[in-house]
Amino acid sequence: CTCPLCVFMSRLLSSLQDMDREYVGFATLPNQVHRKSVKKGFAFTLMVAGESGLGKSTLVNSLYLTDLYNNRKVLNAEERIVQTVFITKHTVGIEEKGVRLRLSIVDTPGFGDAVNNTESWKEIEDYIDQQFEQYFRDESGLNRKNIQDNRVHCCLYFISPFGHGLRPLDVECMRALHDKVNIVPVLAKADSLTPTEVRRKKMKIREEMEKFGINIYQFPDCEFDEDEEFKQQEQLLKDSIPFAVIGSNIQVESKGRKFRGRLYPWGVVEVEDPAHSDFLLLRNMLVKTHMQDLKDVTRETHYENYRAQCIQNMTRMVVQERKRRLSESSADFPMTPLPLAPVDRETERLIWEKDEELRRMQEVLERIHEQMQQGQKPDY
Ligand SMILES: Nc1nc2c(ncn2[C@@H]2O[C@H](COP(=O)(O)OP(=O)(O)OP(=O)(O)O)[C@@H](O)[C@H]2O)c(=O)[nH]1
Ligand SMILES: [Mg+2]
Repeated sequence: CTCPLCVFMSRLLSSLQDMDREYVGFATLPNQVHRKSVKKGFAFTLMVAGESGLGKSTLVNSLYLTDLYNNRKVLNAEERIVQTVFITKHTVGIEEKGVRLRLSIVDTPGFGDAVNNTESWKEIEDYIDQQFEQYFRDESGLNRKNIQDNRVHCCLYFISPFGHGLRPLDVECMRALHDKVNIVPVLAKADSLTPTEVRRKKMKIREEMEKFGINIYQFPDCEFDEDEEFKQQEQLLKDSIPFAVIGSNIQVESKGRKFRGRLYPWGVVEVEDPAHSDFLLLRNMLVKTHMQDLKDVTRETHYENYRAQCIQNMTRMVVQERKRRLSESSADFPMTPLPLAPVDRETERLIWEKDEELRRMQEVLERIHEQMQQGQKPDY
């Protein structure tokens, strides 16, 4: 029909169809990614390190475990944490609004007690490397589908509130670890300092970290279109480094309220009170706002460094082996007694050498694989 109404309707219909064709549907990608990640679940590993007796075990218990272990009772004074003597890992699976998180806490023995503290952090360094190595092995293996990520995503480094800033041991330890893990420094036992002392110590520690070239975890810069509240929160986090923390595993009661805190003859400190410590700020940063970024930096920077180094070492090892065998075998290369033309002899020699090289590379790779299977470090 050519009446004006029908012409109008048919044009409208065709333009709607055009619009539909333009919308291909990739706008749903974020939802698809979200659904997939939720289904897969998340894994996060937090480590604590630093001098002995600074409250590492107490803090991780306050941070997560007492809250996260279902039915886990809050420790009473008699069941207080004892000195950590070897690296221990606690893993807990938690679910919140359908999102599954496998949270692991790696508690390490404090150092500084021994007469000679040289390389007392070696065990921690090795632990981080072992997790990278395991991941690298899994990634290069046949079944890459269900790789468990045990890499350490964050290390809370405890700094003593009693010294004048960083100790030489802190500097050495953080420098040994900063290329392997995201270091988040914390000022331990902040209840032993006045607010002015906390401010001064934080500033001094920040200056010293810069002076000694310690690369701690850097909070990502805000996008220009981020809302003001978010920007302020990010600035507050940056200015709070090192986070002044207080740990406690006991519940105290004051003014009719029960909370996790520390009871002193002169009053109580509440772990989660922002006026008393940065505990809440730290916990929010770890759980709510920066968990994914800590994981991204681990994967994109620290693990990538490890992986590149590993591949470089393996290549160097293969080349060395090849050179050694070549010099050994050139002496006993079986010269054929047949009267071959010089060009044929040369070709034959090259083919033989290539075959030998391939065989040797195969052997070396098999050896590396064997050593990895046995959990040893490859001897390159
Ligand atoms: N004043 C104060 N004491 C704390 C705090 N956190 C822990 N403590 C106490 O400090 C002592 C040592 O605490 P731990 O948690 O065992 O210390 P650690 O760093 O794990 O020690 P190692 O296992 O030896 O490395 C305990 O008596 C705790 O009750 C805190 O924030 N303030
Ligand atoms: Mg401990």
